[in-house]
Amino acid sequence: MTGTVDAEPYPWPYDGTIDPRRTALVNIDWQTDFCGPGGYVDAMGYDLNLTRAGLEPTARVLARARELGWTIVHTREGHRPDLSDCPPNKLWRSKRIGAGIGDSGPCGRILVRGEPGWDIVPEVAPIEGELVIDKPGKGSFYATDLDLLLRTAGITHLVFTGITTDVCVHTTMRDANDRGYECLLLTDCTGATDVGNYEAALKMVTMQGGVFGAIASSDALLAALA
Ligand code: C5J
Repeated sequence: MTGTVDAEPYPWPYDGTIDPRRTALVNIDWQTDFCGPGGYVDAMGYDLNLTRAGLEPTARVLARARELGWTIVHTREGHRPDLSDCPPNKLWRSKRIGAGIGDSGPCGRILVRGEPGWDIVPEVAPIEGELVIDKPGKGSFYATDLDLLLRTAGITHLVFTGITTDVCVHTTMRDANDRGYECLLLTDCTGATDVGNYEAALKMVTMQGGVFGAIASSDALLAALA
């Protein structure tokens, strides 16, 4: 057991206890497609520095969580090679912005499972025994067994890192919160394709007394785990 985290808008967690047996680190979509040259975000023309910024602090948190024996989850957004799990509107919109899902690029077929661009980047890659969730959507619970795996492992508290803050991280955190998980988002371990969206997404979490949970820096979490 460790101390509480200096978080906003309340010291996290609400019940005062970070129990390694009940806490999971959830790393969302640290894939080349979202933070590497030649991937999906790059093809759309967004600034990769924004989505890569959280890699180094995330690697530090991941190392500490591993030492403490937390459950570690990694997610990957992607589709089957025949795109049979890609809704037509998602496919259409991706083509419209010039980064068509399934199209060939420098990192293989965009957002297709098994392709180089779909892989998690080496800095925060999963190791043996960690949970890897493949998801076709933005949220990590939709069309996956994540909730079953977490509940079976007795997990009640989730700490989030990943990209992008306003899309897959937010969708997952909101859903997790509705399911009763006590959630913390690490502010320097996440990034968006737009600074304003990043800032707004963080602020949204803190409204209404912590409408989706709380936010804190990685340093604040690591201090609580010292
Ligand atoms: C997006 C994600 N932004 N991982 N996916 O399309 O946030």
